Amino acid sequence: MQDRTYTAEAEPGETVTVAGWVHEVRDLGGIAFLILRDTTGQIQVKFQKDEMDEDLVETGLGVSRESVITVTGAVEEEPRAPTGVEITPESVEVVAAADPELPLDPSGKVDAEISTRLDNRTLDLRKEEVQAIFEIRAEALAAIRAHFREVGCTEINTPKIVATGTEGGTELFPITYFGQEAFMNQSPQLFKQLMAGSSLERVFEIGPIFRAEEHNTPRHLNEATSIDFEGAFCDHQEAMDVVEGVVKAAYEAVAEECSEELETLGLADEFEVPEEAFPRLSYEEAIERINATGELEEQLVWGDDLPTEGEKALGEDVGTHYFITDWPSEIKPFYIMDHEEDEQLSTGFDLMHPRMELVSGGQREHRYEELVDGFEQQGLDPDAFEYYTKMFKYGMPPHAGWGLGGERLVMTMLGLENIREAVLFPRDRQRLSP
Ligand code: AMO
Repeated sequence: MQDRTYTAEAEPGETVTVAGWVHEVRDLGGIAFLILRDTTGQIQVKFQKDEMDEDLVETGLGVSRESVITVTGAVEEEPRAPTGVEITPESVEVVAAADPELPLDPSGKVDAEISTRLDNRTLDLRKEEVQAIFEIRAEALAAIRAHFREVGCTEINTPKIVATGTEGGTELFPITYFGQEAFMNQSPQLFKQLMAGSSLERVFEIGPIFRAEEHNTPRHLNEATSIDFEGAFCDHQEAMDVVEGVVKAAYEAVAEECSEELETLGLADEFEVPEEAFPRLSYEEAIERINATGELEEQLVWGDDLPTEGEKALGEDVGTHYFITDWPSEIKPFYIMDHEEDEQLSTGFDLMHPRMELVSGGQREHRYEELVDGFEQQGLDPDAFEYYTKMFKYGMPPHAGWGLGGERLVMTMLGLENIREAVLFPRDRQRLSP
């Protein structure tokens, strides 16, 4: 619509045409108000019944909630109106009438179960708090892209249909690819490494990853958005610097650009941009600190993976984002490089938010012989990965990288209880549609 004015831009003294949804109609007898909502906010439309054309009043007040309408009229200042202005309509057009039986209430007065909300995401995103989450998500992703460009990275897109998995054999979704077995990719891991060895050198990707995990938890999805980095001539320390920069850039952009959305979510006062350097704890220190909290029934010993309660106890103890470095080699994937001075110790790291893990990464094994040995030690057939390993024969520089869960970033940034709040159409054990 060429001559359409957004509600937030309607200025007193102008005659405008606004378009949007009927949020609410309040009929007070002689006077009635229709609240029209669009992507920028809401505006009040005033119907002074005895001073207006009957048909106009009937159309404006007879329309069902959530119908799409356009209203043309003069904008006037009105301090009592929710936004300080109101429109006196000259015409109202019903563009798309809504069924009066709505599956959920976009005005938010009646709460709906998460499953009802996800089944009716279009209506759900008409609620300003839900819209705010996705505006913030978009801002964070835009800031992350811009930050990657500032630090010399090239955006890549790698295949999501692959012949083999990388993150452990049990978590793959098999598909049929022209009569041949194939899988949905769990991670761009191998492809991003191959590009670190090309003259692109420093690459990033923001795209879907597919995990056939049995977990049905508030922080696992079966399709998630992974923000991946890989850099040639980087070690694990530099890779940690890059992810720290990316996370801080996302928080800064949200603080700067999304004050209204934060207000809508009730976070305006408590939202904090992390300023300090993220502490780097070794795995050994991490298990000592977890054991010292006394929160676990059984003490952790070297080689244990960190249980969720352990992560929680440590998160409360540290209180900020922090890294766990120098993991035991045996619990990190084959592509992670070990420390030269101690083969039991890997260069793998995780970035943690006090509530949960956000990132895994590390320096990669770039030496051909060691890489092939690593496949065998993890029970993987190196022949199945020949497309990957063979490139390590032709000049593969040392490189490092990481993967950051996009939904977990948004979830922890906004204190959301359920990861499904941070994705439009979640894929989980129960949900394949919409
Ligand atoms: P990892 O498997 O630890 O590492 O995944 C990296 C990050 O992605 C997010 N994530 C998920 N988020 C929601 N639901 C899931 N099922 C899920 N799985 C993963 C998490 C996690 O920290 N190739 C390595 C990364 C690398 O070394 O570069 C990898 O995929 O936030």
